[in-house]
Amino acid sequence: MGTIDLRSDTVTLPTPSMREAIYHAELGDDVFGEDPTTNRLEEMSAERMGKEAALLVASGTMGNLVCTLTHCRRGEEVILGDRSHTFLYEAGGMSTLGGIHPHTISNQPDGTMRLEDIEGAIRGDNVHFPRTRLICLENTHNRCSGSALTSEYIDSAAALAKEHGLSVHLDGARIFNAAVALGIDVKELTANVDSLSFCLSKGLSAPVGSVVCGSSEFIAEARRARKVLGGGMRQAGVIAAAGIKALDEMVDRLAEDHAAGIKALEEMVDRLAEDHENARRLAEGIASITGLLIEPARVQTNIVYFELDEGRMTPKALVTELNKKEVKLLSVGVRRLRAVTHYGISTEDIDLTVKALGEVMKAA
Ligand code: TLP
Repeated sequence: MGTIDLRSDTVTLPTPSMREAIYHAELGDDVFGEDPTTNRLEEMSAERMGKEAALLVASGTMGNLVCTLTHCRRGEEVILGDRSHTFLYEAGGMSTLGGIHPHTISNQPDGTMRLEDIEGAIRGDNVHFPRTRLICLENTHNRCSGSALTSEYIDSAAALAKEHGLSVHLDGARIFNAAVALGIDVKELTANVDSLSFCLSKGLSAPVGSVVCGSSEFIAEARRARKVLGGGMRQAGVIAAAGIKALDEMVDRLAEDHAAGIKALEEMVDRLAEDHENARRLAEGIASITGLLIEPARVQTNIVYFELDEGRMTPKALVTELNKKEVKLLSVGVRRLRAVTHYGISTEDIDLTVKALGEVMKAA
């Protein structure tokens, strides 16, 4: 048995067709706008997300930062969730590099922020206050059990933003997981946001890259922000080629899901649904183990959080014991752990993981 690596869906390796596409990619200098493969990926991404234009960036973190720097000037403020990835895990980029002030409000367990909390956080016109400029949403919501925000929720948050003259950015690192979980076209989730970034390198299995989407004017400015961050890449087509494969498979699959009937069902979206099934199976397995706490009903997509009962071993010790059994999980808090299902993880791997967890807990 090889190692079962459930630390993240970022560990996915490119599919054989992606490796092939990288090998044959048509290349040019993308800073001159001359890389045909990158241009194609950007066009496809914009089309898929229902936006005018798109921009390839190195990572999800860079995508969110490029968007924040494009929306806000120094001294302005962003309203975002206290459990959002941007607030917790992006090294404070908006304040470090942009002089932008993060204003956090509570994330509810389903990943939303209450609309009244958002409204209450919007600043009035007063010299004491920073100016509110942007609201950031995250879908699926990583720290909130990988939950999917509905289009109704996103639309109401966007309407509130509009009422107050604010913009909305969506961290859509796993936006396709949300669309699959909700059974809708991804465009329904992006229609009313001003910008979004999505990742090619998570459940979609491409090796590198994220894409930022928005209006043509926004993307022209975002291109400048990307350059400032050193993210202007040259023969970026080697990255884009794998991204196109990820999206191609996705587009065909979605087209079929929506009865456009272009081609047979292909790998990626099905694959995501499979990840969601495996995550639920894992959650149920964990629920049956004494000493581990989880609400399986919270697991909607491919992210499984669970906790160790008080007085039990530490998450780090559990991770160490599991490593000896060739299972890798992530310790993410005093009692909390995370497992993420992805390409390359089979149902059998899930059953072996549950078995290993059961054995370690029994011996604890
Ligand atoms: N998340 C990673 C870690 O940083 C925690 C993971 O393993 O889940 N937005 C969201 C919602 C994310 O989950 C991540 C990555 C990012 C942005 C950043 O993407 P990258 O890693 O490409 O910078």
